[in-house]
Amino acid sequence: MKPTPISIILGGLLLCLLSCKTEKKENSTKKPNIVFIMSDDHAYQAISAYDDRLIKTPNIDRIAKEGLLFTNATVTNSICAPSRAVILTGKHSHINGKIDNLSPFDTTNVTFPQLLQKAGYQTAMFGKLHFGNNPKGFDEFKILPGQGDYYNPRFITQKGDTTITGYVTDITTDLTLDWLKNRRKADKPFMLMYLHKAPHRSWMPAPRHYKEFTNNTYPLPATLFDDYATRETTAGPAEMNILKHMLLRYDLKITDDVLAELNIEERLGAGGINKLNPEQKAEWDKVYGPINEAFKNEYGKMNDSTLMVWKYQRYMQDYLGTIAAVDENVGRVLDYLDQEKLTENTLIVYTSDQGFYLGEHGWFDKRFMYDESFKTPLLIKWPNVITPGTTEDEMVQNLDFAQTFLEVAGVTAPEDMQGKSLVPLLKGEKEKWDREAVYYHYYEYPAEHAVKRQYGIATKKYKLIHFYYDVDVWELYDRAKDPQELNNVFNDSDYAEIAAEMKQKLSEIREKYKDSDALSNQYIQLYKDKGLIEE
Ligand code: SGN
Ligand code: CA
Repeated sequence: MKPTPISIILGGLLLCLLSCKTEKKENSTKKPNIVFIMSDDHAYQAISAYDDRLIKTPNIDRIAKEGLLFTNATVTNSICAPSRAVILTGKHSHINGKIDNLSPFDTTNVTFPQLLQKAGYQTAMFGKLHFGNNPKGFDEFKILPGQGDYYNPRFITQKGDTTITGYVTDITTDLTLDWLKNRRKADKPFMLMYLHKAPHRSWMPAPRHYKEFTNNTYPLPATLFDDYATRETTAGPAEMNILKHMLLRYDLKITDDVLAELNIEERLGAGGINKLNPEQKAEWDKVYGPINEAFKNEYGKMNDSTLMVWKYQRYMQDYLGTIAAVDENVGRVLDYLDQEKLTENTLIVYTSDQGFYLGEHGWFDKRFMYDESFKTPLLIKWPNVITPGTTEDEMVQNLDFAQTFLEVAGVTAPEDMQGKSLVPLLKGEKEKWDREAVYYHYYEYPAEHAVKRQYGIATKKYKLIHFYYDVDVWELYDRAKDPQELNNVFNDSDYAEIAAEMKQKLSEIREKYKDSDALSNQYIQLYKDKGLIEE
């Protein structure tokens, strides 16, 4: 039968209708998935893609090998819950209100997961959030209460609490994979937040790792014996020195009987060890028992310097042991995404809520604007967009995630978000990126570790910090000449011009981000109201 003009037109219309429809369907399923992997206190010094002197992390490194490694990623406020609030809201702490770990997160803030959920993404969160309230914008969450426990952790879920026997890093991954396998909807793009508690204090590895890592010896950082010269009233009084403030029992697993025998009194108990069940405790003692025995015999012969080194080694053994489990488990998730052919259309991020001191300046913990805690690891993989194996030294921040993810999902970001989408950098379009400086503001003081309130600005070349409460001290670092930040040159006449320029830039950036002394004072008043600062 010969086709009539009418049947050709009708046929054509039908074809168009069909193809228009399929095109629409494909487009909606083609939105990229987002997997945001974050651990807690993971120093970039402990990721082999950055530095392989301490540990090999082949699985985390895979993300950089197949994607992009940021060498200049920083946080805006180096402490847990505030960093998470910045990530979710795309706003600095002074705007989103979550200035410290103590204040509750204001859930009237708009977060990027809420916007993605509205735009048709399926959303889920597993692991550590640390807000004291539940996240909004998630179809499913299973989160640790507060800091959470390393062993036999309790999780808060939408169906009530559940306690799961085992090791937290493995369990967080099991929960994540269970969701991916059993509840992920194939017809929707997803955004998954997979958030490890490790390697947070008090650094308890899984048996398979403490058996191995407690035999290791690590190179000492160059600044382990920092005397805080030129930083006497800022770095000097911080209570996070490994020799003076790291605890033998709580942090380094020395037992009560050994401490009693050596006449050592300490403020904190054994922490997470009390959470071990009898079988776990028996395994633990097989390894930590002999360590205790050796310490008991050696302690009398130790001086400050040998005790510092002993503590540093014990710290590294346990801290890095917890990272070995993170790395293995990240591998499990990457493998699953590969197997299911999801990798191709998924953007994967690995980062930490901030950096951490691994003995630099003699320290553990974070909070300062000095590099090891100001910087944070950031590795991103996005097949077909990012050229595999690239590095990027532009200054990016945790402030930028929200707008990045919104752009990836094709959602317009709210005007009042303060970051910048990283998408141009992911695409290698550096010419579209112009950021000369980043801003920092830390508040939690007085508090544990005694790190004073400070705000500052960093350019690639210089860093200016103002410690404004309890002291009034300015510090300037020449980042190229003094990468270890041992020499505050603020009062050095050779740097007078640079100091003035940096001060000018700092006031401009404070204005841009809407921070001010008035706001700092309000946040000090908050501590007075709570009785944390005496009037
Ligand atoms: C706990 C730790 C501190 C740590 C804060 C904040 N003490 O209070 O060493 O600085 O968390 O960490 S501990 O005795 O409880 O281990 S954060 O990652 O949650 O910000
Ligand atoms: Ca943290």
